[in-house]
Amino acid sequence: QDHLSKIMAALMDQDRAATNAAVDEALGDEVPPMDILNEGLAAGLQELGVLFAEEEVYLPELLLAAEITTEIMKRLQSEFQADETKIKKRGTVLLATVEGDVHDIGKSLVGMIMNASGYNIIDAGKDVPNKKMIELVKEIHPDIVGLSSLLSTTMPAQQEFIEMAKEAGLRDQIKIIVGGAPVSRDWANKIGADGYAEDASGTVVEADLLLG
Ligand code: B1M
Repeated sequence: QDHLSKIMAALMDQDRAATNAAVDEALGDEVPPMDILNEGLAAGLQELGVLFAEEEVYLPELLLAAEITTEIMKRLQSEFQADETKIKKRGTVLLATVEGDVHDIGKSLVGMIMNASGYNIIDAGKDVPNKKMIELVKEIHPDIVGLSSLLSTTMPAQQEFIEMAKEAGLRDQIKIIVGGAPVSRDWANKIGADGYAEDASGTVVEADLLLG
């Protein structure tokens, strides 16, 4: 069994100790931290999501696996620290998961990778009301606002934010990138977002394009 499938299996068993041990082993063998996150942990969560939809696993199990993932992401964070001496700051990104939605692992991963690529990240957290986001835009003047949504029921909040930004006269001061598992390029176009990305590294590419 290779390192990544070992991590994935341990996470799917919600075994905190075994998952951490498998991550340590992988790091010891110089498996890139990015692969540990994407192909180990995120892949395990994805699979659990499938089992959850099939009612093979239940919410508390999903929650525990998500907790373990979040802990390990914190552990790995230093591996993604931008080298300030080498990287020119590319811009400020205000990031959040929309109101009604507590899924924050993907959003945090996007933040980590963008930070490592030289973006200044202000993470407003999860379940953030659009009213709060508008206040933060006025206060922080970000170049980009990134909105994550993992539920089809919370995707409309992305559209609502764009409308509110227009009403507040802020729309042309920011670029808006939307993402999250149920979100698509079509949806982004439909609601008038500036950008869309499927994953964390895609978000860096998209942001670079938008800021020219
Ligand atoms: Co929830 N959940 N969940 N959940 N959960 C999903 C999303 C679901 C697909 C599972 C399923 O049924 N198969 C389903 C949504 C169905 C739908 O609407 N389409 C679902 C459901 C139904 C629910 C509840 C309603 C369950 C219930 O209560 N009955 C509930 C909702 C709570 C709420 O938000 N109000 C709920 C709760 C939870 C937990 C709290 C237990 C936990 C989240 C814990 C946490 O985040 N701290 C959880 C989890 C873990 C999942 C799954 C299994 C995994 C999500 C994840 O973290 N993936 C998920 C299954 C799935 O997505 N297939 C599921 C790993 C992460 C790295 O990937 O978040 O996709 P992801 O992020 C990616 C990309 O999407 C993208 O880049 C990231 C990195 O590659 N991306 C962006 C994300 N944001 C971006 C922003 C960008 C750009 C790219 O620009 C700004």
